[in-house]
Amino acid sequence: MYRNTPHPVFLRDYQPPEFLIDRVDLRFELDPERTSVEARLQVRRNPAATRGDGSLRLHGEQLDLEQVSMNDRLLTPADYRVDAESLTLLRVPDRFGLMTRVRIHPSLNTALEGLYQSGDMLCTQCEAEGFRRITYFLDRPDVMACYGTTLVADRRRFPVLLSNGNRVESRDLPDGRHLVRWEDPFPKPSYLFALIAGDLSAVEDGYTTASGRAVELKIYVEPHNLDKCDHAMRSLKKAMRWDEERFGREYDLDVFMIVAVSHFNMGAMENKGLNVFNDKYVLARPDTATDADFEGIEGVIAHEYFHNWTGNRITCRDWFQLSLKEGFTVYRDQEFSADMGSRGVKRINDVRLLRAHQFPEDGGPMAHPVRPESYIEINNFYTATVYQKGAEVVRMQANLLGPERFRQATDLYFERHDGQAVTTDDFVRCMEAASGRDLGQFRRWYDQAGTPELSIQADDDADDGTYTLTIRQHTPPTPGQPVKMPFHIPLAIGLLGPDGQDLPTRLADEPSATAPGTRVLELREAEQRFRFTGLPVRPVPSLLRGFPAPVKLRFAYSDDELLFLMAHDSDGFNRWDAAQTLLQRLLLALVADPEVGIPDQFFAAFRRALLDSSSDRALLAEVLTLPSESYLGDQMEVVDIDGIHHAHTMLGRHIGERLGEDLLRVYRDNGETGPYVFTPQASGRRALKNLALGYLMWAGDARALGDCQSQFAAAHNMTDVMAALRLLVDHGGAEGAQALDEFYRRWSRESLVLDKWFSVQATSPRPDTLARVIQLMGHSDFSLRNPNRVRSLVGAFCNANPVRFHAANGGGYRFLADCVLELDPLNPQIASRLLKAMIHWRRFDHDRQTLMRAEIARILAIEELSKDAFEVASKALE
Ligand code: 0A1
Ligand code: ZN
Repeated sequence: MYRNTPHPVFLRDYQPPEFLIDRVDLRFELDPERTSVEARLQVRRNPAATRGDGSLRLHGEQLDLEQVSMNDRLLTPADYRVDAESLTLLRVPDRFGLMTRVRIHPSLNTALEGLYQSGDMLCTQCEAEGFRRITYFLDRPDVMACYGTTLVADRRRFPVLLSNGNRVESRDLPDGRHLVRWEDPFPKPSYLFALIAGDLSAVEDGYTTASGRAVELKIYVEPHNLDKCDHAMRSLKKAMRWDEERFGREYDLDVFMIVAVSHFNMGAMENKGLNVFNDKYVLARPDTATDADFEGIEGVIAHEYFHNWTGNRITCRDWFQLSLKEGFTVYRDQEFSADMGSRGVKRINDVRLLRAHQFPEDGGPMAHPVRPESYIEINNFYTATVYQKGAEVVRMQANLLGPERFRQATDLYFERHDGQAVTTDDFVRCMEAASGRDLGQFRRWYDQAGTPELSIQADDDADDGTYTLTIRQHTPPTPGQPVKMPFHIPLAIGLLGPDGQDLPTRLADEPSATAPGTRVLELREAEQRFRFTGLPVRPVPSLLRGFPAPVKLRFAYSDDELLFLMAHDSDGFNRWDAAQTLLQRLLLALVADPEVGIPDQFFAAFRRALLDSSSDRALLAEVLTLPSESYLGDQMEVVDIDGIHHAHTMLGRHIGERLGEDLLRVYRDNGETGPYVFTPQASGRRALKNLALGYLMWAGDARALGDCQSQFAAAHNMTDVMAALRLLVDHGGAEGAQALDEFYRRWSRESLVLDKWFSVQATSPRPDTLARVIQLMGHSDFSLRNPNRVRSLVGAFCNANPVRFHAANGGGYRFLADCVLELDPLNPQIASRLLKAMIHWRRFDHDRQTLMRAEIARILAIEELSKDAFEVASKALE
């Protein structure tokens, strides 16, 4: 067992900082092996805090302390105490200057937190608590300071030296070194500090803000990637314009910089004026990146840019408030992407993501509220709940207020809290102040974990034209929260008449008629009843239109009603959802009884949708995609891994066989006609075409194999190449092996493309995949030190290949545990993320449970386990 069991931090223990730091001047003498960091802090006692024992404790980890002085007087070890996590100055005045000098070792930093080396460059990652690995500081977000940063380095090795804010000085020094000084005028928390040193080239552009200020835009990359920055730059300019128009937010510095690095634990980081990106979210050329990559880049560039206001100008008081910036910023980037592409398809994908990741999290051992109450390691809480559910909670408030009031509320938030570190409650207070609404009960969305289940029952009385919905809400218990109070839930619904038109939705106690269409019911109680009147016929209800709240719906639709909604609902989201529910039903019936017949009317509906040329192809592709195997598993009492895989394959094959001619026509009609463009229409065509090809390959259609090979050989865009490669690899045989070899030969020097080569093999359902993955771990291009590579092989296998990862012999689990144990000492964040693939072990059959539990226990038995992995493993077994 862990020798010193790490202690949790609790929200209820929050205390304002006893000291504040108004200004920091940093001087770095950069060297990968040995960097010197000199920090000069202007410290003063916080008048708003209670007095402690007169000492000041600064955070600091893995720092070699060389010197400390106070008000220019050198201190001796008798004046302070140093331990592995802090430097404590024993007696300090109310206001003073403090200087510390430390040494750090970027080249040894494999955790990628603090200052580290990525290839030939040096870069930083300080969120959440990485700044303490750079210098001694009050490394907490409610201490906001102005930063001046001086960077000194060898000019040849590190010609580009960047930090936050504006560049105010640059000059050569003797011995081939140079110096650059940066000044950031906006006070910020330490987690937003960044520096970059490297031999980088920049793509440059400019932007004029709504009020007429000129901003330089620069994207820094390694020189060979200069031709892959156009899309990122276009996305950035669009995001800047959109934020002005939609939220009235302008950029505030003279320069906005993005740097692409190849070793990065997460997607990207919003450091003030100097966003550091995982290069996966910057670099794209039609022949190297798929439509999904293009979309990801547009979304992440916008997300980080939007943080400049939601996160940087207004930041979090403490890390329990993480969703204050993340939930709101995800909501903003979702809305941006909806405006740039197809709103309907965007909503479908966001909900798909929420259901695939957040719902299971909410139902598992790591369930936590959007505003958690405690954590052992904050890095474990950059979760789907904080990000995606947090965005849904903002979305519900936006919908409850309506667009105008919501804009007034966000204007108020920006005005009231600019320059402050605040809480999610401060955010809700602005919503209330601008709208006059009471969101008291609504606040439960922030502090109760778990996904509410809505059971709805319909009763009609044909004689008097009424129709009654009885709605019960129930939220299952989650760890530490056995009993839940009812949530305030906005429920958008419509009622459809027999011709598919929306009927009026007038409630029994309402004096006048309401227009036909969607209306929002507000649920507040455990059980509520809504009686609609004046209905000429019994309607088909369209419930949860547009997915108005992160809840699960139970309603006993007949298959005919689902087919009807799929064809007629005026709400595009619900047309998709009806199709998915139908497919899910069919698949689960096949799991229960593989001999069960697939009704003809299913194929007829599928065919009608497939050939509906008036419909948006991107939306069609979503409608006709089978629910994923993991999602199907989430719907079962006990996940039947093999049964689901078999049912999935069987239904896919039947569709391919029964609708072969139609699928082939759709495939051929939607081929590429010109050079690649990234538009919703063009990517929709590609999605539909490749979906059709997939069904044909499932059916073993001989013509499709040829089409696959030609598409692989001829396509100039990575979307089509990858779609074909995936199908060829899953098909196996000489065709699969040959395609993989060819792909490798062509792309082995493009790291991000090579990641695709690894993951396409890791996610293949072929029986020998685990053996192949283990073999690939020894490939000369594989490295545990590059998170993207680890995710593309190990992460892809464990999270996106259920049938092979959950093999009954436990080989997948052993493999994952071995990887976690090898990775944990190098990079705890990545290790603990991988480990999460096993925490839902209780959802499986007895034998698999035993196997997974044993592997988690094997990890937990390691004495030197990181806090990160310890928290996940111990909570998984609780
Ligand atoms: N704030 C970033 C995400 C991020 C979080 C932690 C990191 O390192 C531990 C890095 C990035 C975002 O939301 O984009
Ligand atoms: Zn973010």
